[in-house]
Amino acid sequence: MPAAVVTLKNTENQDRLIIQNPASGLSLQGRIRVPGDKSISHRALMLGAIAQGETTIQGLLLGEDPRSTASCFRAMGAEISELNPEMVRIQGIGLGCLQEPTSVLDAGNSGTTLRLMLGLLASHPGRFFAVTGDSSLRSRPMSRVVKPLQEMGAQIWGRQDGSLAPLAIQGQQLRPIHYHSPIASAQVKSCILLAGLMVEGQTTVTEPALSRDHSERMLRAFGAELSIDPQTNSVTITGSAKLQGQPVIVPGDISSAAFWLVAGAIVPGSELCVENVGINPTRTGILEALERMGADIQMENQRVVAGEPVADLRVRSSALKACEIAGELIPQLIDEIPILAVAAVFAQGTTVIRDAAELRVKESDRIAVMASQLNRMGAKVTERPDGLEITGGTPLIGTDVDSHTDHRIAMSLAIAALNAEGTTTIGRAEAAAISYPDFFQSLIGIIR
Ligand code: SPQ
Repeated sequence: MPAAVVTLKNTENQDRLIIQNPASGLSLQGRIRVPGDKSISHRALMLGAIAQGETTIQGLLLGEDPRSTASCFRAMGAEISELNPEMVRIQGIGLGCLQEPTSVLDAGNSGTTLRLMLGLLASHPGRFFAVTGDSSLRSRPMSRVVKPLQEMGAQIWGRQDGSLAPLAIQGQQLRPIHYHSPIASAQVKSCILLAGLMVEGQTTVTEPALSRDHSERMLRAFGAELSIDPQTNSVTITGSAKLQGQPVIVPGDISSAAFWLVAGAIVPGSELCVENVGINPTRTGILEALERMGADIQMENQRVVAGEPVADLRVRSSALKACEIAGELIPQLIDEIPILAVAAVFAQGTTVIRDAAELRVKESDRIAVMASQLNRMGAKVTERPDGLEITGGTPLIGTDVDSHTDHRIAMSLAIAALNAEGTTTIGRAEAAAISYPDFFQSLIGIIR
């Protein structure tokens, strides 16, 4: 079968990805190793920086987001070796010892860097910090972490009553609280737990549904005292703990694997094996959703690596059917909804995604952008305030689309283009480097 032609063109520092489909179709074959988990990479860098002694990290994601985290913590005194996936070494500076940086800390495009770091900065008495990010991050809501930190006694200033970066933080001795978060958010939960590390007494976070639990797992591994009540989705941290540097092995990112799982499912005649994927149960909603849609995915070689469950995932193309995705499943697949929308375009029937209003405040408004870009290609997608309605079965036609500088949108549109007739051009495709720098090379490698 003739392969598609995939070309990357760079003009004025923006990449355009051009996918030209052969009239007789293509298939995807091969094995892919996805890069390290982004959430775990951030946490390993941060805990390594504030622990005592040496932390080693194998499998760190070399995307732009973890690079932002590393540069912020270097600016506050942590010795972090050159970043590479084989081995990163961190000489931690100890809890409460972050130095006052001489310049503004820049979190780039990364919500995780900014929100988690705020918990640590707010709890460093007597030190002053200023934080910012790129234009996308400066428009994302920070009040979700600023408000509970202020309840703990934090002093934080910023535009719109401290809800938008740039933010200024005067570190304080904080007090413990029990925070009932109105949203299921790992960033909110982690920010408060990190602040709680430096507080006398017990700090508790309760969330309405369980969000990813990488912070809880890693804090425990580094020696923090943590208790978890699964009945109420509550986590309690006891302050003034000592953290000890650890060896961390980062599994492959299931959010990156999701692109290949959907690609393998929707492109006829395909078979892909995605190796070394983290299958932490708080992240596997994508597998449940694809199973409901009739995808043929098998888990092979299941094992536990440094406290996180890992497997190889084999996908073969199959006919997909629509399904409903809502409720407690949403936090378990929140970052995979753009690529799930692509799967729904090729499924029989109408897929309804509800309870996902959070998507409107990610790197872009992922509800509006996915609806507009897929509709440009001829799909039938309707926006809902809290999700999407997608009627599958209409063939896609290649055209010009745009990532809106959102990494997950860039990669989702590239997968949609594999099943579109003719030529699709994806503007600002370089956004993929936030979480998956080699995405396009991997794509080229599996097209047959
Ligand atoms: O870090 P950032 O920019 O917020 O990245 C995203 C992503 O798509 O990569 C969200 F846009 O992932 C978040 C995720 O949505 C990463 C994350 C974490 O590591 O704790 C948690 C989720 O966000 P939230 O707001 O639900 O806590």
